[in-house]
Amino acid sequence: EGARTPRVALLPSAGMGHLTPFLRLAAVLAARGCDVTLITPHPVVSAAEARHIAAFLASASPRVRSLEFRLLPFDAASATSTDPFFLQFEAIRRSAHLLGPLLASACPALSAVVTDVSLISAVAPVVAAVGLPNYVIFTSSAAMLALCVAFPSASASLGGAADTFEVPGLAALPINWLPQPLRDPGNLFTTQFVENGRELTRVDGIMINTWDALEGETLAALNAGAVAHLPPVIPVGPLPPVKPRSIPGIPWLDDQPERSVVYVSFGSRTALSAEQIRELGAGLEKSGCRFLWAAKSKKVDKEDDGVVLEELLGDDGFLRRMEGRGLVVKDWVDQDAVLAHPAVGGFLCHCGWNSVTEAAIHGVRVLAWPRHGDQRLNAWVVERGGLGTWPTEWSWEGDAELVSGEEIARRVRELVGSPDASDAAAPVGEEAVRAAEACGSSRKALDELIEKWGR
Ligand code: BUP
Repeated sequence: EGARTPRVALLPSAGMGHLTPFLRLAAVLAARGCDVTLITPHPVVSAAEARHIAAFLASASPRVRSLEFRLLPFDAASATSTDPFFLQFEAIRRSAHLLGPLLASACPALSAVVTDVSLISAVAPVVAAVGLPNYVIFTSSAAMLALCVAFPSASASLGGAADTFEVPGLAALPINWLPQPLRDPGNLFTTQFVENGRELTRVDGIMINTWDALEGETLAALNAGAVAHLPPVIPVGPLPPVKPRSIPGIPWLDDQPERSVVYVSFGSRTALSAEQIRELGAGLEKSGCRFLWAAKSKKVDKEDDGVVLEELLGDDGFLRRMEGRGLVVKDWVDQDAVLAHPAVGGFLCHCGWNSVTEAAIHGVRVLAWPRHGDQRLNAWVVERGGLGTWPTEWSWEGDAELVSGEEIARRVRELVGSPDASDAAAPVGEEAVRAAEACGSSRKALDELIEKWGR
């Protein structure tokens, strides 16, 4: 009695890794009776973002509407990063003041604003000025959240000789697990990370696409005051993938034996070097296993358009030799559908957080090969949570060492070479599904929040 329809504005930042949880949350909130305004920063960096926003809005519930947020021009030349996605975070942050009138003029009035963590220190003051409750989606693991909130006060210790970094709620992490730019205090990413980490102690709540059965210890530590003044950390995952987007299926998978195929992908914004791509190809060939490989050589998808697969893989007949046993694709695949396919038995994965949650939902075992950013911490969560294995010695972006084809072949055989191996992640999958079901831990947490917004 007396409950109002909660009206929530969602503000994502840049890149598919950040957009994805926002679209999923928008769909879940609409299904739970909320009115949702999806604020879409314009222009976007990748073609994938533009396509997914358009397709999502075209098929979304009438409860979801969009509001285009035109960004001011931003001169990237003076910025201390060249990563196009970090530059876009900055462009959005610098336009944040324009959001004030948009949020204030919403009619009927909004109940809350949910902002991507990468924008929060710039957006929170604007939301506060309008007098609205301020929530964050943290777009990675709870482990990464623990690092993010600990970093501002502890980063000074990075300059010293220690090779570990103390994170309350997680214990000591090897320094080389931290996102690479954090070693450089002058990097744009580091500046944003520190400011956002501080702001997290001032927001009303932090929503995160994880769940108790996967990261219960870390969540409990964060919610028990491991970091002073942290607001409630609210696990709402795994957020279910939004379907269907008219992406063609992969009929080849239908002809493969159950759980025989390793799916290989490094996400939407990770490029491998030409040498490592060849070595990976050699490894997949030597493994003798079936594979589906989503290959890319550029950070931003638009730049991949002119790249020819044969050139990427070395023109030595690899594709011809693999015909029937392996499929290499350059275009966007419906990864969730791939992971749901009975032929897929393992995932050689960069450990972008969305990918980890999708592997978990489908109980697909992961062979972790983190490349940059939050991915090493996420890989640690994968191994600790029983979802897969992480050969910690495998190189990441910027390390000189190539991982050899021999080594890759051996690990891939371990991953999909036997039915027992691919069964190992099934319990993680069952728990993931349970968390999001009625009465599940994440569903309860989300319902409580929605109820609060409706008061
Ligand atoms: Br590539 C690709 N199809 O072909 P992550 C990605 N995806 O569905 P990332 C496809 O994009 P960050 C493709 O399922 C996941 O939902 C995938 O997000 C989907 O990694 C999303 O896994 C990618 O978080 O982002 O893109 O590296 O670095 O921000 O984590």
